Amino acid sequence: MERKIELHESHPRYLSLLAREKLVTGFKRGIVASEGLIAHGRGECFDYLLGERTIQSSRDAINVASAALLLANYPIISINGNVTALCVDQICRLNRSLENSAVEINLFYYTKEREKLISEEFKKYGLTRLFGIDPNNLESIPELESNRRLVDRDGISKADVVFVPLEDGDRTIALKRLNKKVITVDLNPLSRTALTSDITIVDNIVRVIPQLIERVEFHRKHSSEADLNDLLESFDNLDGLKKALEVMKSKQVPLQ
Ligand code: PTJ
Repeated sequence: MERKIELHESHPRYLSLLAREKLVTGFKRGIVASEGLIAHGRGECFDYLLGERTIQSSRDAINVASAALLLANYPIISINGNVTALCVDQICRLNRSLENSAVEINLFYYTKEREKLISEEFKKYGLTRLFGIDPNNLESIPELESNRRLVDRDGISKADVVFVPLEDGDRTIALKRLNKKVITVDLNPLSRTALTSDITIVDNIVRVIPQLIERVEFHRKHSSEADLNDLLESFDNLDGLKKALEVMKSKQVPLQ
């Protein structure tokens, strides 16, 4: 029997429950892999320790990420099942506001069926061109064995900056070896992806993308190329990861 629960905005963890609902619905529709639910649970644990909010070091990383995306010649946004279920609309908005970017699908738990459902979902939100789905246009990243070894010749292969939220460590390392500047969103500051990327945003993707769009729009209007380069040059990714860990470690048991 179909279960129906009502979520009330007054619930203290409303947004977290909403994200769960989106993932479970995405799973039932075939968009999210079953393993995607487990990955989300791991993320939730770190998010709980962050206080389910954007901390200052992550706000700084979002700001720098917007600069890197604006400076890029050809930025690619790489998407998977979880990202689709949680924020397909926002990813399409980000892509529109960047103007010179494109979106590419890369599934870790690849099936043709999921690829089709995800690509239809993006089309519903107005995306006309999705890379990564034409088998004739795919090429292998050397030394990478997983399903994510394939990249699109006209997408990631040509990109100078790749935005890979919720990414697997091996692929991030492989993208770095291809000399791509890698931006990620990962709630786990200790993951290999977090440690390897050039810019790691330790925050929940549902909070990140709207802030990233806001920053892109702000800098496009108010910042020069030199301002953006200064932002990039002064950024220290490991320092941001350490600060996120400090916030997580400082969580206290509330005293009665
Ligand atoms: O759709 P597919 O087949 O491409 O699979 C997607 C998943 C996410 C299942 C796959 O890429 C995977 O297994 O990823 P990992 O290696 O578990 O890494 C996901 C990382 O994202 C983990 O470090 C999680 O803590 C983190 N994470 C999970 N949910 C969120 C998150 N980070 C930010 N926001 C979230 N909502």
